[in-house]
Amino acid sequence: MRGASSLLRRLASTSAPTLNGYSETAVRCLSTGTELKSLLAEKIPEQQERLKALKKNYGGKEVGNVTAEKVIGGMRGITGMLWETSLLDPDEGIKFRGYSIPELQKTLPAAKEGGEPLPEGLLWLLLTGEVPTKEQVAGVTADLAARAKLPAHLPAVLAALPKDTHPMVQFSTAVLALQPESQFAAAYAKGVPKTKYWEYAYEDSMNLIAKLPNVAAHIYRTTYHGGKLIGFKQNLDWAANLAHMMGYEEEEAVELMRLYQTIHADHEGGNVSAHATHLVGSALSDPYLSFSAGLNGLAGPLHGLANQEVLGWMLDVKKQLGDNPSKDEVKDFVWATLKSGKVVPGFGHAVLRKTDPRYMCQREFALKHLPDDPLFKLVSLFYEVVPGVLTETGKVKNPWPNVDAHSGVLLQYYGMKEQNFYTVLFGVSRALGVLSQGVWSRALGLPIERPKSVTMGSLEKMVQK
Ligand code: HAX
Repeated sequence: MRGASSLLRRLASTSAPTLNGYSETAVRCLSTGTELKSLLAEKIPEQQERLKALKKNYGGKEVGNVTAEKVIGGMRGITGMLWETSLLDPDEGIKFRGYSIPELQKTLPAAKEGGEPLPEGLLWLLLTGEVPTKEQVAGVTADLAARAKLPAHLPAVLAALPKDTHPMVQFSTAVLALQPESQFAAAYAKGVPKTKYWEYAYEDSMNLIAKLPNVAAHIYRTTYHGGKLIGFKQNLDWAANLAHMMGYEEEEAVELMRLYQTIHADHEGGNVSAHATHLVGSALSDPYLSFSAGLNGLAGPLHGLANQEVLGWMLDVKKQLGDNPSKDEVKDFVWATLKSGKVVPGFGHAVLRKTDPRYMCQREFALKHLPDDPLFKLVSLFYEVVPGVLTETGKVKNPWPNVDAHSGVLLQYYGMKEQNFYTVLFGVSRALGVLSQGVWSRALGLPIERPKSVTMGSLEKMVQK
């Protein structure tokens, strides 16, 4: 693996002032920043050249067709964006820099032998495309810990909101309240050259990612535990600190948090939270402004809020049908949900056409740690019944469960029963993917987004030509 340490060695081995051909930026990062930033500085020029060549040599090639149906149907399936950190295959599911979830579980460093990967390792992979060593992951943990402190005004901003404000609104507000610290916005105002944008996007992104566990735990403890805050621990990893500050110390709950924070991180660029972050960032709004926009999209019931909706819906099933409903009773309940005009939360997907691997790895976690939990049994029953019913409707393109069908069951088992909080946990994880891509978007100089919209009248004219 070519890492920053090798770059350091190569730089050290020369006394020539040419710096071995490395850019000034790379060298500055080595002296002032982290190993991760240095590795990025090393990688960015080759990717910039790659994009330049792609545009120059193939800029005129068509890569898809746009039908009227796609224009009307939420731009479904239109190829229209670069997203380097992950790619979604309809059948195989998400691949982070080429690694599937089972591959990540085998490849990324874990806190203990055979344990769940540390999300800091995924952050390294998303940013650089390289699998980090255990030491490099420890370096990221330390770097994030050094950036984790919240500004003094933040608790007051959150306290000013009405008591029953949804946790996602609190979360998005808190991210905006951190924006005065934006180094990107300050640097832009001073007129730094475009070539340096990524460095400030990186600093903002790392600061934001570092503070999110603190922010989330603050919201959780003030909303549900009478404001009794639990302090950050310097010796814990990023996800373990989140679990600890929320009040969960049990090793299995901590492992779940590491798994949860890893699998929700990225799902290529077209989903609402990723696309919203990307779109707003394309106007050179800083990472705080753009990530807050992404969170507002994640808070929608057809997207991230589905994890809250699933648990509520399951509890309704339990309340009405008891602990051990039959398949037929569940089937009737699913039909009743559909007939009342609602969607079945946790099922279906705009891109996936098989069971979501993020669902499967949570199912495996449940089979290992909570096989006899009544709600897990219920979620398993849904897995048997719901796809058949959705298929019978004749219109649902993917009847299989998605990531949100399972997460609430696991969280409630370890005591996190406050379902309105679940999407906040999703949002903390999502930062890893969308902010990593944001760094690359600035590094590659991706332009402001501006797709074309049409009126129904102009579309009619276009199709009748
Ligand atoms: N329950 C009921 N109806 C559903 C359905 C579900 N789970 N999934 C799809 N449909 C319906 C759609 O509403 C649509 O109906 P109309 O034609 O009447 O409008 C029809 O089936 C075709 O939809 P589709 O092409 O299969 O799916 P879309 O790409 O339009 O939508 C959704 C994808 C995820 C929004 C959809 O499957 C859904 O609403 N699922 C339930 C909510 C959910 O679980 N969301 C989380 C998705 C994963 C995610 O983003 N997590 O954060």
